[in-house]
Amino acid sequence: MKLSVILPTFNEKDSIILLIKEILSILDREKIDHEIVIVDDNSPDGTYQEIMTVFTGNPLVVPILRTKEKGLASAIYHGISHCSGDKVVVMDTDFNHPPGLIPLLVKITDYFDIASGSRYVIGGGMETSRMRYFGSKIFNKFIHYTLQVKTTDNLSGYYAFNKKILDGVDPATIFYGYGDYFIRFLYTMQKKKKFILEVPVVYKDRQGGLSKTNLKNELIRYTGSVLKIRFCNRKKK
Ligand SMILES: Nc1nc2c(ncn2[C@@H]2O[C@H](COP(=O)(O)OP(=O)(O)O)[C@@H](O)[C@H]2O)c(=O)[nH]1
Ligand SMILES: [Mg+2]
Repeated sequence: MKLSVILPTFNEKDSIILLIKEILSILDREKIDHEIVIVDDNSPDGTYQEIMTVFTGNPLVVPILRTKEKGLASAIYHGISHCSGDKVVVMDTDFNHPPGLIPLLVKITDYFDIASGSRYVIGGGMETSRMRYFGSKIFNKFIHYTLQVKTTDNLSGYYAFNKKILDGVDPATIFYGYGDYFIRFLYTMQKKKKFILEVPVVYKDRQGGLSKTNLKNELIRYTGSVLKIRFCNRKKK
């Protein structure tokens, strides 16, 4: 078994080096064969250059620089399609998603197709913003009732999965846009009857840098995405 950790970055110079070092040390300690694939969209703050300065020559760290394309979801898929692991973890690079959970998520994928972090199962939560915690909770209820999905956190974006579950899936139907790609990912996998276990995760404070999420824009975009799945995709099998 080999694990690929996919880290999408945009202006994450403040946290990325520490995060990579922490993930390397956790996976080394747990004796999990691994690589870390970073997909940077030419961050103006020099995230990619910083990674090259510290990790050039380290075969476990694979930085990818995209100069022609930009966007969270396509960056994640770019990483997935360029990685060599048979298991994959995707996470934020600002410490919102605590890296200490990676070994548990990976272990669970021995038994489930997907281990998905959730703020809304018992033990989960968000230390960052109460407004975002409850706003996201209400939006997840909307997703639940509109799409009839069982998952409680369709906006988490911290998950592990067996790469083979993407066989036969057209990535263009999922990996576009921003965090709404994860709604499409979980919806598609539930339609395909994949085994998903939600694992409690407590979001931590961002370590430096700024959030790229514009709440008003994303609310509009995510609502459109949910309605598109509900009224356009459902007829297709
Ligand atoms: N490659 C790439 N990464 C992105 C882009 N937008 C956001 N990210 C990364 O996606 C993750 C989530 O963004 P973040 O700002 O933490 O959003 P928040 O957690 O909702 O506040 C972070 O690791 C960002 O660096 C993008 O356009 N391209
Ligand atoms: Mg974040």
